[in-house]
Amino acid sequence: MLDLAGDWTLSDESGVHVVPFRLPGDGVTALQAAGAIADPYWGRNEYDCRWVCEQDWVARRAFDHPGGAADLVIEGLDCVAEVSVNGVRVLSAANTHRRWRVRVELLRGPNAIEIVFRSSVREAAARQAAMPFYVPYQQVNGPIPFANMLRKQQCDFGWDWNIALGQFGVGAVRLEAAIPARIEAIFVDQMHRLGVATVRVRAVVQCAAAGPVVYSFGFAGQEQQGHLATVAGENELTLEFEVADPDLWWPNGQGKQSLYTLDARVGPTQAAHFTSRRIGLRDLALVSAPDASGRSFGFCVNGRDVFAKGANWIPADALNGRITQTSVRGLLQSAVDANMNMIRVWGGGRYEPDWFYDLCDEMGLMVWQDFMFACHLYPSTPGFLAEVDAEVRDVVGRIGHHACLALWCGDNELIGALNWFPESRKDRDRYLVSYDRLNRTIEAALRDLLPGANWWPSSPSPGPMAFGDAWHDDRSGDMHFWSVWHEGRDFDHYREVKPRFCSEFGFQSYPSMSAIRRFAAPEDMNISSLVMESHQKNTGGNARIAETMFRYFRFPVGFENFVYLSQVQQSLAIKTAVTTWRSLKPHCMGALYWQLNDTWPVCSWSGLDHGGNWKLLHHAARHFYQPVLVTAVPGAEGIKLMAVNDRLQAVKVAVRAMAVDMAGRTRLLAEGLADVAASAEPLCVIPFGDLRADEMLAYDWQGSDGTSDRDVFAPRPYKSYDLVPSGLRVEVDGARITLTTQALALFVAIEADVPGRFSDNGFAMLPGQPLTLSFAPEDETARPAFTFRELHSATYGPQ
Ligand code: BMA
Repeated sequence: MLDLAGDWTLSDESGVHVVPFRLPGDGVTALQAAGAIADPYWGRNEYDCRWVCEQDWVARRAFDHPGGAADLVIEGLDCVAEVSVNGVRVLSAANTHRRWRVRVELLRGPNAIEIVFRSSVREAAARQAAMPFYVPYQQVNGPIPFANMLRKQQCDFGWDWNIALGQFGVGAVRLEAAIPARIEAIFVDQMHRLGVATVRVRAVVQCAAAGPVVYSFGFAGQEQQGHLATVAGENELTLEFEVADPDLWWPNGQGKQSLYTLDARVGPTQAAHFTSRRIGLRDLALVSAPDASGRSFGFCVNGRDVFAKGANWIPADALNGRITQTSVRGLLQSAVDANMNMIRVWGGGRYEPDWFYDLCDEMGLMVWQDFMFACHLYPSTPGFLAEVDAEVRDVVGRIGHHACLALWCGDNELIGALNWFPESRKDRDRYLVSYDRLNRTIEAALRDLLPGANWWPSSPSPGPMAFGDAWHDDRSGDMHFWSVWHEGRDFDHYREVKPRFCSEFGFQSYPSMSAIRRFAAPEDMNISSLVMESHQKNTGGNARIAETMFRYFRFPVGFENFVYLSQVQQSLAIKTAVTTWRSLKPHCMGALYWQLNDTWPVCSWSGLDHGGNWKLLHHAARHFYQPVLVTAVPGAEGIKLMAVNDRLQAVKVAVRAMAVDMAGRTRLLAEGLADVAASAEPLCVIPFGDLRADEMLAYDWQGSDGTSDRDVFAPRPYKSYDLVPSGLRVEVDGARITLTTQALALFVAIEADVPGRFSDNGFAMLPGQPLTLSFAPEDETARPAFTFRELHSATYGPQ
């Protein structure tokens, strides 16, 4: 193998710019590194960098080779590109989501390789012009038009949280020896019966010529060897392994993540192809069946119904060249640390690299995998569908064996999109048929390769062949519940729906100060400065954040407190939704909020800042996703304290409910105790009249499994309480921070001036209940300075 990544040269069509290009990487990052453009994430530089994607670019490098035939392998080739070797065109490609392998003849000694990247802006426009009829794209998710024409990451042309740079580049490029037989793909079907797992391995073997090919496969201590009679081209080898008493793979929170290794070898010893896969043995079923309410939706793992807790995943950076395994591992670890067990790889980004799914296997993060279509309408021309068919086969063959892979979903929001454009409203038949052709192409290719795959046609969807409004109808399938954010409804509206599985719902905040400082100068630190507005891609988003503060809080004092309060209300919104819906278990069996991470520093729905810092939402998630939880659910009779248990065993949960006034004085109102099986049970009800106007509800609880937590619930908007100074006192002893308070302190939050992680953040405190936290700086030698905030100090003062 000869890795051709490394130092290339990049030049533009006019020859004005000639810069070093480090592969794997993207052109925008290379141009910035060479000083040809400014940092696109800083200030309003984005708009000065747009010209890059309006040009063609050429990448070149030379390499030495002993000569003869080799396979040129390219991954993540973004997007419309022509590859030449020694001046001979060897590949024309237009699909970033596929892997390319072409046989090339090389010279002995120096060789030259060249990749021409066509301007994706021009290509997209040309393809739209050549369509038999106009195929609309969603402008709010595409400041650069017609991403829907190209098989590249759809958010590259901008999204309502993404910078629009139309990036181009390469994920991997290498030469592999031309060998007689190669394993192209491995499909794994698992059949589980009591105490035995049968693993059927289907290997696709590509052969240069017909004839017997020797093979040897090893799995779980068993070896299978033999000769496969082959034809030239594609061949299939099927083997079965039986594993008695399998060590099962479980999602995070349910058990261990045991993984077995499958070793596969084909071909003669001198030129064999060897590959391996890690396989988790588990029986993972999508359970969706008609019932009294409509149609259920949930996941059953190894016979256990598992409530899915998690968030939506978008690409780890707007520019692929900046994504590292280390940073992605950090983001996924943060998901695990917040008690998540599922992420949804959303359809406007990319199928992630193999190592991403390895990490999810290891961490017990189930993956809801969308196919990469989002929010726009798409062509259904034969050429486009053929490209989609090849893409689906490629990706399913690449990642389909992973234990984490829980669901394949046709697309993101394409059914809703049929109603978003004048053209498709006017001629719905045409666009619906076109949609169905695309959707069937995807489903057919998936089922052809993995007949037993968990398939869901679209997200959201009420179910197969149902085209209803899964944004507002909560009876069936998965739901995207956006009324609170996009329609400006209040947080209580989360309590008025009973989703079966909510796969998207979100509320925005400003990024943390540490992220803002990476794109704004002090003079731009104003909530409506042009720089802040350019880092808000959802029209009216900043106004919605401010308007929500008017609804619930007294207005914050100064920019930094505004940023803080935006994160407080975001965490409150999502906590309201998740805790309510968890309390509906098993009617509701999943909540994946929008969105886990950010692609660049921007005002967005994310719980993690760009770079991985935890916003207050992510800290809240660690609490609201904990396996055993007590939550306050207001209803007609009062405030019901509900216990939720996601563990296998029943847990005895004891709760104490107290009234707390602003000075932090408490009085006991009620106690409750219940044996909570794997469901949700009421512990006690506090009539609203039991709380005086100046009191909130404080409660703490303990579970027989050793878990415990406490919280404060405000039955009325926070602005209606006359908070008093909290008298927060802080003692810092190295990494340990001890906090005490003299009065009720709400949403106590700490910020550090260096990157790192707090053990907790954004919590309520009562007098006489000191709290000790820790801070783990990324750089262990750092001496951080801390800033403390809480609701009173942030919102009481001159405006
Ligand atoms: C959704 C997603 C994204 C979008 C988000 C916020 O429905 O699928 O398209 O970024 O809402 O508007």
